[in-house]
Amino acid sequence: MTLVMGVVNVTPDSFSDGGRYASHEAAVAHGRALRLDGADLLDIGGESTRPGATRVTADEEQARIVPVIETLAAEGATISVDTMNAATAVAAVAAGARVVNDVSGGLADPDMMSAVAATEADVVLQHWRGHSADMYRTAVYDDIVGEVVGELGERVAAARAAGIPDHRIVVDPGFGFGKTPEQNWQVVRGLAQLVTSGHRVLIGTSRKRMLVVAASGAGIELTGEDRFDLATAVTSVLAAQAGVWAVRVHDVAATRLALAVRTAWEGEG
Ligand code: PMM
Repeated sequence: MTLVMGVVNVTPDSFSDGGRYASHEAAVAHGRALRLDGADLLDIGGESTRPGATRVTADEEQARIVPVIETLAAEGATISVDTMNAATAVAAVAAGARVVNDVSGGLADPDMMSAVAATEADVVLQHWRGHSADMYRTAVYDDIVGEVVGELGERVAAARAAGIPDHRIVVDPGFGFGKTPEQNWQVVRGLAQLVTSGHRVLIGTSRKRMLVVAASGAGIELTGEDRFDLATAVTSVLAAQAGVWAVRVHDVAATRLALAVRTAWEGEG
C-alpha cells in the first residue's frame, strides 16, 4: 500500500498580532482535514522551498511549526517535519514528529545527520543541489538518472556514517529541485532504479510545473488547482505502480480516490 503524505504549510499571512495565532489555527485545521481525507502522514513545514523563496530563521521556523506539531501529534497524527535545519528537526521530534524530511538531504546543515541519528526518527533524504535561488543554475546533467541515483547514494552513505540505520532512511529524487520540468520526467524513467536500491522511496509531484509540461504535450493548458490535483493523483497511481513507498500531496482526497481505484483494478493480492 502506497502511503499518502499530506502537506501542511505553516506560513503566516499577516504580521499583525493575530497573525501567529491565526496561522496556527489554520494549519491545525488543515492537518485535521487532511487526516479525515485519509492522510497517513502529515508533512509540516514553516519555510517555503519554492524557487525564489526567501529563507526564514530557524527561530521563526520553529515558532511557526512546533506548536502545530504538538497539537496534531497529540491527536495521534504521524508527523513529518519539512526542514533543512538540524535545530528545527530536533525541536520537531521533541514535539512529536517521527520523520525528518530534509529536502537538502543533509547538505544544507552540517549538523543534520548527527542530530537525526541521536533521535529515533526516520529521515527523508531528497536529491538537492543548492538553495532555491540557484535551482536552475545547477540543473546541468550528462546522465541525469545516474547522477541523481549516485548523489543520493552519497547522502545515504553520509547518513549511515552518522549512525542512521538503513531502515530509518527514505530517499526522494526531488522533483523540481535542481531540475527543469523536462528533466523531472527523465528522472521518472529512473524511478525503478531508485526503488530497487533498497530504501523506501518518497516522491513529490504535487502541483509542480512538470505537470504543466505533461499537459501541454497534449495541447492542454493546466490552470486551476483542481486540474493540477487531478494530474497529481494520476502520478500517485503511477508511483504506486512503480513501488514507491509514499507520495507527498496537497490534495489527499484525490490521491486516496485514485489509489483506491488502482487497488480495485489490480485486486488486493
Ligand atoms: N517538494 C516540496 C517541499 N518539500 N519534500 C520532499 N521530500 N519531496 C518533495 O518533492 C518536496 C518536499 C515543494 O513543494 P511545496 O512548495 O508545494 O510544498
